[in-house]
Amino acid sequence: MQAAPARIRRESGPVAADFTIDQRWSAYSPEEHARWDALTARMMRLLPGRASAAFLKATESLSLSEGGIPDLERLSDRLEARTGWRVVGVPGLVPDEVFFDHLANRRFPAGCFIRDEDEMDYIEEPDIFHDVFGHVPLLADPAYAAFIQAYGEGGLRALKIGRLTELARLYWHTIEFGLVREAEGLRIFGAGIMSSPSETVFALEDPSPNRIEFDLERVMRTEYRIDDRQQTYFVIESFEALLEAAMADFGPLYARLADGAALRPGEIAVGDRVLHRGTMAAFGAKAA
Ligand code: HBI
Ligand code: FE
Repeated sequence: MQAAPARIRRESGPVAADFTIDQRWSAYSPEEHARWDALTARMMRLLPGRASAAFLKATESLSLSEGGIPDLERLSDRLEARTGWRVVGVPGLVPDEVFFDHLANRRFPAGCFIRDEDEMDYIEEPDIFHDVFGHVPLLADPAYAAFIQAYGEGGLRALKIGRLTELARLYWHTIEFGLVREAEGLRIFGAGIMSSPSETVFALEDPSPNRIEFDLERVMRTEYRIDDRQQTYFVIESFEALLEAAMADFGPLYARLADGAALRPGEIAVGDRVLHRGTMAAFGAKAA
């Protein structure tokens, strides 16, 4: 998809070979810190009762809503003490191989710019709010932290054998837009939902989208839209179950995927364990 020319973002300074940059934390303006606070306060009014318990616990223990844009070095010290992960600054989307190599080494790449006032509800490229507020807290959960590292290692293998499309679908339907079943009910864990006020409510409560039990092969066959809310949300049993699925031998799976058969975003397939069959009402003609 031809993206609109990206806006001129924050001056990033020299970019290293692994695409890391210095966050230059002292250069953020009071307005940028205030924007972070507004974004986090808005989400924290919605997320209790909707976000996974591990996410809410981690936002506390990592003191993410303590005020202002986090200093990645200090945040990394707190996170590393828990699961060995660090957060490294990058200018924005980095090449797949670079991205996977960072994840495989327990380094999470985070954009360092923060969205503008007119992008508070949606932004195309990952800014520091999406990456740090959306993705980083769950890296404090041991099972999720191990899954993301396994994802990075799987990504490096997938690149070598041309299976990036399927692996990107796994990323999209879990790390970005996944739901998890907890004792009290379905909860959000995907960062793309976690950083969106409207999709936080939509993903759990709107009758339009399907909600289907996670199955690794099913997810890797399922196409997705990047320009609208999801037509199907996949539900995992737990981060431990997701990690177990990711640790399986992908050889036979990739062999089955070789037929290239894919499912459209809103489609329901034979064998699906459907928790909610969506009305697709919110998608109008766009429903696939
Ligand atoms: N780079 N910074 C950054 N963040 C991402 O989420 C990201 C990326 N590069 C590649 C990528 N994601 C995906 O295309 C892969 O997960 C497939
Ligand atoms: Fe993301």
